[in-house]
Amino acid sequence: MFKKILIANRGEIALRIIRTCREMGIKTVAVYSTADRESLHVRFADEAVCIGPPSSAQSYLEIKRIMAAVEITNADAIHPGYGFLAENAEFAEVCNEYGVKFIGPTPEQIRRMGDKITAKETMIAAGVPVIPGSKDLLKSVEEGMQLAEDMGYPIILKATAGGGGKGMRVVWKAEDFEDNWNKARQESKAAFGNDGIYIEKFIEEPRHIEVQVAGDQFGNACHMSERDCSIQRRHQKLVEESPSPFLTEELRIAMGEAAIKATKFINYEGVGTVEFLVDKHRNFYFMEMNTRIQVEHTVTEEVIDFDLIKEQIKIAAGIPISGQNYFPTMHAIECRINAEDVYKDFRPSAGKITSFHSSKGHGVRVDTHVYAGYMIPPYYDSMIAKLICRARTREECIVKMQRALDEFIVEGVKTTVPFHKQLMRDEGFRAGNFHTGFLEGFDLQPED
Ligand code: MV4
Repeated sequence: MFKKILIANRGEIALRIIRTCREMGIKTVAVYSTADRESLHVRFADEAVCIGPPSSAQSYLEIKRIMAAVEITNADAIHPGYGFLAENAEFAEVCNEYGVKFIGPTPEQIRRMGDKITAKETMIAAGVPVIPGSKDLLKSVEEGMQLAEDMGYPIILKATAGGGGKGMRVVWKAEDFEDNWNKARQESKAAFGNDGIYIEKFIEEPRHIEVQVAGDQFGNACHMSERDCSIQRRHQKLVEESPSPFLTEELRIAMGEAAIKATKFINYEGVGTVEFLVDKHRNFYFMEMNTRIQVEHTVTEEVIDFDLIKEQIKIAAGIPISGQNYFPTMHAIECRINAEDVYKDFRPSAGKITSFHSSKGHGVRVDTHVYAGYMIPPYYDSMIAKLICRARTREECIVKMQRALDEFIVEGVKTTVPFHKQLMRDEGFRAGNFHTGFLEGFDLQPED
């Protein structure tokens, strides 16, 4: 087992990783920017190294500085968390060169899933259902228009370097194709330095349902059930839950098996997520694979009662997984509490948290790095806490979440709490009747 893990991240996920390391008897090294000097991850780690100024590009994203911290502290493994360098194949490669274990998949696996058309091609070979569309990048606007004509509008153009919604354009009719094609190429060239575009049939009103998987160094793989992440706004998830209210037991098994096929086909090493779109007829299609621990891993932990960070560390250390699949025995919902003003288009609300009271009690979990007096730096993302509730049924879970949201007090900055309170009252949400477009028609009411 590793003796000392360096955590190349900040905020709640850095704390989350430190907690598991503590329980496993592994020493921890925090790295931090000067903006995070007062952060809890710095205080709770066994050692801490300042790696630069506030800007991520000069600190949490700066591979050289992180490797310097590894050398100073003699860490034998690196946990990248999510975001920052978590899906950076070059970083995983540099770790290998330094002889420090990257806790995650191999550089080849990260690269293969990072390029979306390659990922899709791989899934076709693995026998996993994919969204109907081009098997390759489009070579010309004419080829694209012909394919669109053949499968019928609406279609969607996607950037192969994209993901998470960047460089995506929906086209409803032939006369709009060329314009969208040009824009999609320009956007993805500007954002990723890659203008490779492919085409798919546009699935209307889909649900975003993802399956948690794990694979070990010996070719074993398992699934750990699904999360429904359909409640999102401009590709930012706000609420996640498990199990999905939309899945039947039969579909859960079928999607789990497809996710395992995907995992085994690439000999995936680590925990990961296979994302699917599920249409209104309950057809499911592979969308992307995330090769990192995700923000919402907590809902899975709650429903299967399992430490996913511990599993990541064990897999990286060469311990085999049991190979059994996990099915939810409870219901869990996570509300992301962001420092944002929901009445001003979810604008970030940085500043000092003057008072903070976390929800508590049976079935309530709060993962957070903030406290009363904490200054939210404006340089990083706006999530300040994850509020997760767990109960035997979805109905009880929603009631518990309402109670927990009423207890959650933050002063000094605006938060997404009012949004979550309204969502938990919403009849469509309560009925489990929602898709990825749900929040487009959601009118925020003034707080009562
Ligand atoms: C789609 C789609 C409909 N049809 N692909 C958005 C993020 C990126 N991962 C892919 N996305 C979508 N791809 C086809 N063929 C709709 C979306 C989509 C979406 C997906 C998941 C969660 C939220 C979304 C919001 C808008 C669009």
